[in-house]
Amino acid sequence: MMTPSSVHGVRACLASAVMALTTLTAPAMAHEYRVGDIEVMHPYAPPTPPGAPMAAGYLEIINHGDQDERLLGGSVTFAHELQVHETTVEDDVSRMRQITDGLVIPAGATVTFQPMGKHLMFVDLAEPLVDGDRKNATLSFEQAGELDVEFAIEHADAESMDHGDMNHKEMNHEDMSHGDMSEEETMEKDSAHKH
Ligand SMILES: [Cu+2]
Repeated sequence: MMTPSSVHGVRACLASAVMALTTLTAPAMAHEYRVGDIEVMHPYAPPTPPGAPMAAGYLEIINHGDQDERLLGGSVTFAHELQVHETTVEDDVSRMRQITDGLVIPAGATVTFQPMGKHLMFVDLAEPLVDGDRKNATLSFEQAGELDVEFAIEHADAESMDHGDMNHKEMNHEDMSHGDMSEEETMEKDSAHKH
């Protein structure tokens, strides 16, 4: 998708906000799912090159309830494992860590998964993710239960905008071996690594 047509672009790049707003009338590619008090907005994953061992997935989770919820994980058919990850940047070093005890979605809150932040990690890909495809996934919540969603395979809106760091996100994790990701481990990557 080469045109910014969803709200992700507004968040992704302030400079592009005006442009994104002017295109909101374009047919929206956004899709959403709901189970109980949990709403999942626009799950998507950027395409991967052939042979990539893993891929990142992004979405937005809204907790409409008055109790905290937890995203425990989930599963997909196109990869061995679905993990919940968080990237933090300290002193120009980006560290990725697996959240193994469930990610809290606070009551009434929206948690956004995005490049350089929280993301889902599809580990041990069985096949490349191809632009334009849809891929099934099941997300597992502590209270609301299981939710089947489809990940749209598409570039992050930020990537389709001209603000200088295209491709970085696309190269997510290509250089990582999933064997490095044990439960307690943090990974240090150079500042150019973005996912
Ligand atoms: Cu990751």
